[in-house]
Amino acid sequence: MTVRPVRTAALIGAPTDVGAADRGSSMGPEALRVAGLGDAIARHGLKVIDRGNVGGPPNPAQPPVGGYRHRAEVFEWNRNVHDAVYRDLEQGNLPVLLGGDHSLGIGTISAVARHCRENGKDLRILWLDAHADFNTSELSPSGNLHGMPLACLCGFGPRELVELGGAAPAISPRWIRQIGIRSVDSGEKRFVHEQGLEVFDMRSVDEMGVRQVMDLALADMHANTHLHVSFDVDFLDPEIAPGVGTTVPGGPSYREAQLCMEMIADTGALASLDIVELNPALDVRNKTAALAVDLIESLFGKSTLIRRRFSEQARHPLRQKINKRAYGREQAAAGGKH
Ligand SMILES: [Mn+2]
Repeated sequence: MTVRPVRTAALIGAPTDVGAADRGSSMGPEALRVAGLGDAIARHGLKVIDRGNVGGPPNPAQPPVGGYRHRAEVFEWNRNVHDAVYRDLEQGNLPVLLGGDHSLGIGTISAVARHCRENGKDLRILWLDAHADFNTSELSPSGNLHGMPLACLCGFGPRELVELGGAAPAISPRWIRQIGIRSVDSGEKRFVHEQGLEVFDMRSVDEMGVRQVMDLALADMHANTHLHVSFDVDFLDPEIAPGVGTTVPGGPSYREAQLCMEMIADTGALASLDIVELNPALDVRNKTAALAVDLIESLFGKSTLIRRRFSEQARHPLRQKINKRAYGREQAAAGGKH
């Protein structure tokens, strides 16, 4: 029997909202800690180290300049996040970035992409979000960099952000799977299409259901795939998750979100994670943070039962009974033709 070494999850806080429109996501890391994030992950066989917070400049609350708001501050935060995340990846740890606004995805994913390049791993990015976050300064109505992280990572954005992880572009649009999208700016819509992003918007969730969407989003992964999950809390329906700056109605329900997380956990490929855009100033008694922690626990393998593996499900007695009945009907139908 092989004994698997205990994996270490490293919590890295980045308390800033310099990339966002509303103030308050800077309080996200503490709210997640208070809601018990570390213990929730530790219950699932991982060792948890809390690295504390990386530092960076305060929010100067200035209007956009040259199409970007707080470009210098966003860069400084992301450089620090990149360095912290990269350090933990090098040590074989699973970094969990506690945002902070979603511009911080530039720092984490630049580091993850660099780690994958250096270790010959394939990267897959699951982007759980209400928004596509694929804006550029020309397309963005606001100049807020939390609407631009994926475009920056794909090579479209300020040079210092595009080149943060040493190679530009850091990632290919083909590595991205977006889930839960329901708010895309008009120019951004065309750009997402041109760049060939794989988007499972809420319409696909409505039409196919979470099960089929996740089957497709998680298809063609293999033993050498590094799976990064970027979880924007505004992915969730605002009825259950009010504590975010940019709520969009019509998001996944509690059960739908749980199934997403459980199906990701089933792959066993999760290797790095962002939890972003939680805004405690807009929350109700920390309930959105508690919900996020509940879902993260599922992402790390919490389940109601010890489930049979998929291959074993085919041998489930109930399944065999159903198959036998179907086989009997087929035989009868075939026999009837003679
Ligand atoms: Mn986002």
